[in-house]
Amino acid sequence: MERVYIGLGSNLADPAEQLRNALTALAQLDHCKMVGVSSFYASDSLLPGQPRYTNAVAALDCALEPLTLLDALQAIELDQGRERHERWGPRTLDLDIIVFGDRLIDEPRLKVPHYHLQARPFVLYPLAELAPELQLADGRSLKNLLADCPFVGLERLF
Ligand code: PH2
Ligand code: MG
Ligand code: MG
Repeated sequence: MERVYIGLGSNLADPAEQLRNALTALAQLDHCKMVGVSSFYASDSLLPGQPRYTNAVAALDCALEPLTLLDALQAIELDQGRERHERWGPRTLDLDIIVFGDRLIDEPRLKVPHYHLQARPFVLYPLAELAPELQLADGRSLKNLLADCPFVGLERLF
């Protein structure tokens, strides 16, 4: 089993409900055990003109290979009505693998740790609730990333 952190995001069709449904689906994944869920946070979209996002992070202990887990996450996204149009468009559900054990993954379909992590308070702060001492596989510590990423524009919901 490897400890995996998954970022959840939604900015369409009742985002908090989308996240709750996604957490139910994650908890039912075969060969995985959900071991933690952060608070939910609201923030403006990185792209102007889109609805606000709700984000959270979940921790799983996972015996799947990363690309198999990615397939399962994309199936959950599709199940919850995700349509892929433009990159970074609004979405009912986005499930991103943020960290996968201590692996560095650089494949066309999957980069881990998640790119631009350091600039995304809506990923770093919920992740810190679950793993304040986390060291990333590329040597960076979550504490250092947080120090350079102020809690600006984030609203902790519940
Ligand atoms: N995801 C994006 C683009 N912008 N903004 C917020 N606040 N939260 C997100 O999850 C997010 C975003 C594309 O993945
Ligand atoms: Mg994303
Ligand atoms: Mg994604």
